[in-house]
Amino acid sequence: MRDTAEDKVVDRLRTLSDVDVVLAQNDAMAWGAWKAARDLGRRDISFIGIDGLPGPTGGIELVRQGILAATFTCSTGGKEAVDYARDILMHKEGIPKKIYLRPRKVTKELLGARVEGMPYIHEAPVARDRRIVLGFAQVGSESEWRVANTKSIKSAAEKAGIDLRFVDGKQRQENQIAAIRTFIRDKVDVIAFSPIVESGWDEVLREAKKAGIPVILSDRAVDLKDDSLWLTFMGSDFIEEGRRSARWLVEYLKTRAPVNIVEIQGTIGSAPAIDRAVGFAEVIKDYPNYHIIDSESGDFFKDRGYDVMKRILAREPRRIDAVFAHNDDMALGAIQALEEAGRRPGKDIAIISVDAAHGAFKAMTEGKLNCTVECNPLLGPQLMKAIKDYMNGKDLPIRMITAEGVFPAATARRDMAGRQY
Ligand code: GZL
Repeated sequence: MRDTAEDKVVDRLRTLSDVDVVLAQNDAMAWGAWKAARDLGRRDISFIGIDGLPGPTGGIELVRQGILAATFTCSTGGKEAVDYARDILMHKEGIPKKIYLRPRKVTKELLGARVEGMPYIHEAPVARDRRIVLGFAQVGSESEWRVANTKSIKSAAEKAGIDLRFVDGKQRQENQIAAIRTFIRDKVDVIAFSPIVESGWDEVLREAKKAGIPVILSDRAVDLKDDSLWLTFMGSDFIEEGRRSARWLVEYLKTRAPVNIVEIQGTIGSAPAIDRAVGFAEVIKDYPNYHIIDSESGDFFKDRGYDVMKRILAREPRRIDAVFAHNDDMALGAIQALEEAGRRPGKDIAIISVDAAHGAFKAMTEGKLNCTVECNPLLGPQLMKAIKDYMNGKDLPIRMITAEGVFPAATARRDMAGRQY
């Protein structure tokens, strides 16, 4: 509340002399703080708010008057809620489970022009006298998940009447970058890709932005400070997948005895590998008897998961109680290595992995895998809907999260019926 903030800041400023900036968690409180400082003759402080609402007392006006140095829009979501409600009632495909609306920085200089910080805002729908052309640069074909993802993209493009230029990056970033450059040269309408790793995309994405071609991140994210270089991200919350994996393991083992865990990580530097490790570690840090005793990347390939497990079995003298694999394919490779070593995966050693691909369900029905955390590869419909919404002048959310579940072995036979991958 503005007045509450004003009263509190008056008290604080009497004792605090070296304040440079006040950040308030909404514009009303920032305004209250500004009033307090003004009444105390403190003109050396900058004020930053959040909400960025229009109207005579909204944050945008406060920036325009110089009361706030900046504010950040926090969209109310009303328009999006009605739009998605209508899409759901019309049984449209590709409705995300969760969306994050794009926050925008509002400063005096930004108010004057449509510049950097406010990309992809439409004045009017893009006129269309031909089919939309989409360039898609895929990671490769390293796993069941990836094969299902590619199939979903291709079938959804065909169903949506979108011309798809599909390039398989064959597990190499340079191939994806080259493909994006070709899409730019050929002036496609939209570029989408699944970045094999988080870094190394700045230059080519600046080239796409300079060419005025929007870029959608599908499945994996990039680590870029400048979020004006991509239109939206759609995919999973990998950190949550890591948390779910750890929560399931703790719930399944129900023990206070030491639990020695081997982690088989995905592609080094990739968003899913980084974030799944973060999420898993975040949960087990609250259980001091759980320890990751060894960790190595299997690059999301089954055969490399096998190799990693073989190496760890050879070098690790301690008992292994659980294996956390960042995808099902590597878990299946590890299961094979454990069986060859005379161990009983799924019985003596708990095996938990991510994706919920068909192979995992088969292994669970055979009693070799204990749980798989879903990572939904069927992003095609969501991608095509986002492209059509964008082309029809809609302002897309900055992030769209897909719906996902957790599938334990106990219900695998029932759950696998009717799954698409
Ligand atoms: C996750 C995806 C990962 C899968 C792996 O969204 O990028 O890549 O978990 C795949 O199976 O190889």
